[in-house]
Amino acid sequence: QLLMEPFGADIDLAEAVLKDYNAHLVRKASSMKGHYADADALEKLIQQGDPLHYEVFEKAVPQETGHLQFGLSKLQPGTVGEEFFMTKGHYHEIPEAAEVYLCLRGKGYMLMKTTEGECRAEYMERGRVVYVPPYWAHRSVNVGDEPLITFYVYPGDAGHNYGDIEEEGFPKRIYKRGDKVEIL
Ligand code: PAN
Ligand code: ZN
Repeated sequence: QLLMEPFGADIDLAEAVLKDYNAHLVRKASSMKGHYADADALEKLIQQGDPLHYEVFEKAVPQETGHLQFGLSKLQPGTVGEEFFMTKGHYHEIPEAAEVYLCLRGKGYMLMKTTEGECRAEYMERGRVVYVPPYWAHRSVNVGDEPLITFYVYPGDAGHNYGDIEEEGFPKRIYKRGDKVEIL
């Protein structure tokens, strides 16, 4: 078989920064159309300069069976209307591909749903690990006032399936009500 060269990488754990990443995904507010309950509030945010929403930093590996993709996801704090900033969310194209998230910084929830309509919200803060089992779509939500940064690992060939999420969203949304967090 073709051998890949082993490698190491450094994460500044205090800052939650992956050094020397070679793949970088950026999503701005304008990538989030259809995802928030208050579409007008999102439109306003886009008009006001289309701010950065979230980023993914990776040490790229082949997207193939046997490999493991890993990297950092960094979600900015804020709200659209009263709804906390979140990622689009996805199923894996290979639906039985699970994923592990380790929260390094910030406070938030991993929202998970199934095609059968089950929905769970798992709290995340520094040091907490969330296991996303096979078949669960997953979306991060930042309920804090600093970036929510997580380290993730998932099978190399898993792929992303945004499926019904843009049309149907998740059964639960997370709102900021004064200084309270409400999961509805
Ligand atoms: C993560 C996510 C990342 C961005 O790497 O891809 O947080 O979220 P969206 O893909 O939903 O925009 C992951 O879960 N990979 O499988
Ligand atoms: Zn995933």
